[in-house]
Amino acid sequence: KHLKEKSVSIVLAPFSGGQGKGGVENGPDYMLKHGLEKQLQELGWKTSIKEPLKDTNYEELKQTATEKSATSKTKRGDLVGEATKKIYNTCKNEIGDDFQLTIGGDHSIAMGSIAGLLQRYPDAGIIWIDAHADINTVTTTESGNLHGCPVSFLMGLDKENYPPELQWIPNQVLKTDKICYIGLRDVDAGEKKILQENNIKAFSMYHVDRFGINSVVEMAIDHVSKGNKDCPLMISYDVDALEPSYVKCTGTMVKNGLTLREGFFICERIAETGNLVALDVVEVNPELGTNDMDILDTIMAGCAVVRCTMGETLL
Ligand code: B3U
Ligand code: MN
Ligand code: MN
Repeated sequence: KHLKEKSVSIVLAPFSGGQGKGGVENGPDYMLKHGLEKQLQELGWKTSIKEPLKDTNYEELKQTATEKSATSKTKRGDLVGEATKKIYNTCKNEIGDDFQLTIGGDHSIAMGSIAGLLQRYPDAGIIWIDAHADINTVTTTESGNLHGCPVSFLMGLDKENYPPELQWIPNQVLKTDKICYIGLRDVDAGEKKILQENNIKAFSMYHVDRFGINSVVEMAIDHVSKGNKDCPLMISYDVDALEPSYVKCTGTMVKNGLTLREGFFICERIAETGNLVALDVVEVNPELGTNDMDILDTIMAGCAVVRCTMGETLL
């Protein structure tokens, strides 16, 4: 409906600075080596690859940045700010009418992909699939990891305390009523307060059990679409939403997650609306695997999320 032709820009975001562990920067490489681009072509997509982070080695900078920025409450704000701004500029200026597929990297990269998408589709609805709410502010975060904060930064919460390098985020680019979560089960006390005070729609695993995944997805689409049946939609998909037995290679596993089928169904159902314009797949960390099987499982799950979102399972 929104895309002129079946063409996708694959934005690579090999970045790990939003959290402490190494390895998540290799997510894009592994998914491409697994054949992601060809899989999309087989589904009829014209593909092109964008690499906004190409000329900087953020892994090298991360080593030296750790001590330097230890005084501020959030870690490596300088790196996260610089990397996400590059991703933002690519998503804002270089995607045109393509589908925007961003491959992380840790979830901090969604500050760039979502802010960029919202420049092209200002009233797009965001469906955030995650075990975590990622809505900590500089004030509430306990870990200091910015991958636990992208949603609050996109909403402009606590903006006076942003690290200077993240001030580029357009003011309140994401409205509190244009996002809906599915899969939550590890939400910090400070985050719960933010969700309640701002009336942010969230379906935890309790709601998935209570209503079933079909009703939950329907309610999520309705909530973010605000009565517009043509409302552009984006999925920001953290693979830790899925049950850890299927996805072991991710930085912060939380038990009792979505089954693979539930996780795929979310993508399939949203794809069926014909309104999808963008997807992030984040937190695939091949280095956390202890054997090849675990790594392959996680990569395959990540690639399957992409394919389900891009039409594979619709007849
Ligand atoms: N809420 C915690 C934990 C966390 C958030 N996102 C992930 N973990 N992946 C935090 O660090 O803010
Ligand atoms: Mn998560
Ligand atoms: Mn996340």
